[in-house]
Amino acid sequence: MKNILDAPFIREMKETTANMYRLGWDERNGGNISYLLDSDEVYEYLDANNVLRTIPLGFDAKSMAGKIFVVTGRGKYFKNVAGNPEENLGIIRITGDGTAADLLWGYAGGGVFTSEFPAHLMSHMARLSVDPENRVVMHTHPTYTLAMNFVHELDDKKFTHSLWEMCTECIAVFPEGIGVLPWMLCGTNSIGEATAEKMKDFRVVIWGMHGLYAAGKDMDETFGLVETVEKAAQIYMLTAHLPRVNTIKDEEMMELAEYFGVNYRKDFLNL
Ligand code: 2HA
Ligand code: ZN
Repeated sequence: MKNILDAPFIREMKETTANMYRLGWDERNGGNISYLLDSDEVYEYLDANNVLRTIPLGFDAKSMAGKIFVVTGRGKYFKNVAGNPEENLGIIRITGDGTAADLLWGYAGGGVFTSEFPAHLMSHMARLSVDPENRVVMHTHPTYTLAMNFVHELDDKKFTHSLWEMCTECIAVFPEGIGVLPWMLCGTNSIGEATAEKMKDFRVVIWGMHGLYAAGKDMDETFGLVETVEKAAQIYMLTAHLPRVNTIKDEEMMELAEYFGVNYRKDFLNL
């Protein structure tokens, strides 16, 4: 049996949480990540029959029965993951009836998965229904995106359009646009359901005045998506109070999207 601490998916979780922390997106216990793993790969490191504890989910995840995730822990700090992965991360397998999760490794000291796990699992279900290769869901509090929530209308089309205008590559990186939710109570099944509904159309969903959810096939794609949104929001916030002299025009965004051959939300442009 190989050493779990050498597993590539643990290294990715350590590197990603450390990067996000250093970017200032995940203060204190802010943010959480869930990563759907390949079961055969996990069993190179862990005994499938060695269940440490069983943790109730609080909602029905039957369609995810048997699936294995590595998930950040409740109340844990991204700052501390790299130094102590066994306490701050857990590897869990959804039980056969979809009502609980078997802990296979981690959450040392009696921890459990993030309080946002309902929103994560519901987002995984929604993304897998439109993209069977989706593996990663991340929640974070990127500074400029969050700042923009206070000065910009919280509307899918308008928010997407403002971001697309800020960086030439934006329409190519998130051609489907981004979904925007109003402020809602976090940690609940209802915010999970609202997020999952938007996740059928978008890989990025803003939680109004809180942060965002992002999904993707792997850690790089998902992280890159958040970085690009955040960069655009940063440009927006650096320029919002200044007279706009130049802008990327809707015709130019269309030209870009067609040149890159991406399937973009034409109705999010004003042509
Ligand atoms: O888990 O970010 O939304 C910490 C949070 C809650
Ligand atoms: Zn949060």
